[in-house]
Amino acid sequence: MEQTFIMIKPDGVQRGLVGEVISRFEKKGFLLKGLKLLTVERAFAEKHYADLSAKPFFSGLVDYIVSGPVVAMIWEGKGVVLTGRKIIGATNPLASEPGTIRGDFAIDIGRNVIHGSDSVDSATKEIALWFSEGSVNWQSSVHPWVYE
Ligand code: RTP
Repeated sequence: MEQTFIMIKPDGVQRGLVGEVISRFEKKGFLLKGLKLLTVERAFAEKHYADLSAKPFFSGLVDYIVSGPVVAMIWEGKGVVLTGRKIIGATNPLASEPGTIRGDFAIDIGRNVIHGSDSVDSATKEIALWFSEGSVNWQSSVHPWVYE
């Protein structure tokens, strides 16, 4: 089954949005397969955002990600990468639709609460980076009530 990497950024943790984010993914029917609260080092944040290293906002982005604890998660389910991005909303919160996490809870692009993998390939790489220990092996008993 498809998996994605979701991270609640330091602003989301500071603002008490952890429960809200988890609730939205849970209520959709996705399955939580990994969860931890941690503060990352600069080099780790730079590795996570390596694709953006040439962007002018890169060092500010790294400052932001290392500024406090983040919640790292693995979520699993059919189509979870793309649907996860829809639940999160557009990168710039002023362009995110109401009803999405960024549309409902954020204003500035540099304080947009949450990260989600943008492809299955990125998800595989990000899960390997953040969860070298692997995901938790369990299945929800409601599986037949979510999937036909
Ligand atoms: P993310 O990786 O965090 O899920 O965000 P994304 O795919 O929607 O957007 P991406 O282009 O990968 O950018 C990563 C994060 O960098 C910050 N950003 N700042 N100041 C700016 O113009 C700017 N552009 C992007 C945002 O925090 C964005 O989520």
